[in-house]
Amino acid sequence: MTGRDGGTYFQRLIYLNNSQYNNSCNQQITEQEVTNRTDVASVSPWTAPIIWEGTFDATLIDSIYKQKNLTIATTVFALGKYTRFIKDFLESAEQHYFVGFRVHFYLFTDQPESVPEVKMGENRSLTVLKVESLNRWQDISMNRMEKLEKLIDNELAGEADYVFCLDVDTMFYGRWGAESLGRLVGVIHPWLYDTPRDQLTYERRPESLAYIPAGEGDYYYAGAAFGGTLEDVHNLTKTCRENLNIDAANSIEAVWQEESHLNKYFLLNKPSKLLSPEYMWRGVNEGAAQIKIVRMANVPKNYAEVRPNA
Ligand code: UD2
Repeated sequence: MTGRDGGTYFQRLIYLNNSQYNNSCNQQITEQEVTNRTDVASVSPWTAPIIWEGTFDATLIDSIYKQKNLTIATTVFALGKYTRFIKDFLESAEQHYFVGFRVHFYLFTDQPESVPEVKMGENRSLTVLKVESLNRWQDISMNRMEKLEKLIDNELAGEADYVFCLDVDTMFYGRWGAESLGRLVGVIHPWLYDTPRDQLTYERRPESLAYIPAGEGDYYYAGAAFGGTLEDVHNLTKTCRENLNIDAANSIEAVWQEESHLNKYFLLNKPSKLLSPEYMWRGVNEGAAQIKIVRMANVPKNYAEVRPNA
């Protein structure tokens, strides 16, 4: 066992106390290696954890959260040609995403008839919700904020404890589990995690409500995955939806649509937990020294072919 500054330490035997965790019997967690990562930051300047492989004990985390009897709602949108991604998304989620937890997927699509049959495990369910078709990919992407806000208002209260919103043109390749749960959760963007702050692709026009001036900003967060408690995600989606509408009324569209507004929101409302780019990696075959595991990755796509507009 070495100190906090370097190398590796072992969590040998951890006994969870009955009263502390409301369990009927002591639970023994067997030896598991947790590496002290020194090649990446595992805490933000406001002391939010940043989750990287080697910074948590999956067995211990599961033993804590399993007792809470949680439901994790997960939204995913597949309109137009993006319905082709549904099957791999859901099948790979069955293998890796919150395995052993109650998960309720809400799939928004303009073509419910083309949703493939996917065998869901115990305690896992899929609700398909029909939405109108839209002609611009930008509108499809931005519209997710409003749809998620309404879903929380109308369906999720009392039904779920946490909600995640994920891109559909992705696949899971490794564990995405309870270590990702938090009040307000953002994912550090896979292309911009080691980019100097002033080169981050924030909205730089003061006319937009997504504007972030030079010298400001913490991280650049991916629009492809965010989550948290119902209350916090509701506030996020409501604020982004309102700001998107105000921008539209002023004839301005932020450079990266709702992702720009998400970044502004996270600047003003710091995430309580950050997920490393392992949780939304560039592609399963792309390497980088810091990436020890790919948990979820973008599926390659021909933008010109798959989008409704150029
Ligand atoms: C980035 C973001 C994406 C969003 C977008 C905004 C990442 C990895 N991705 O991805 O989340 O913020 O920029 O500009 O951070 N969709 C459809 N049908 C369509 C088009 C889009 O269903 O015809 C849905 C689908 O769920 C897709 C999502 O919208 O996953 C985002 O669209 P994208 O993946 O084409 O956006 P992209 O790759 O530019």
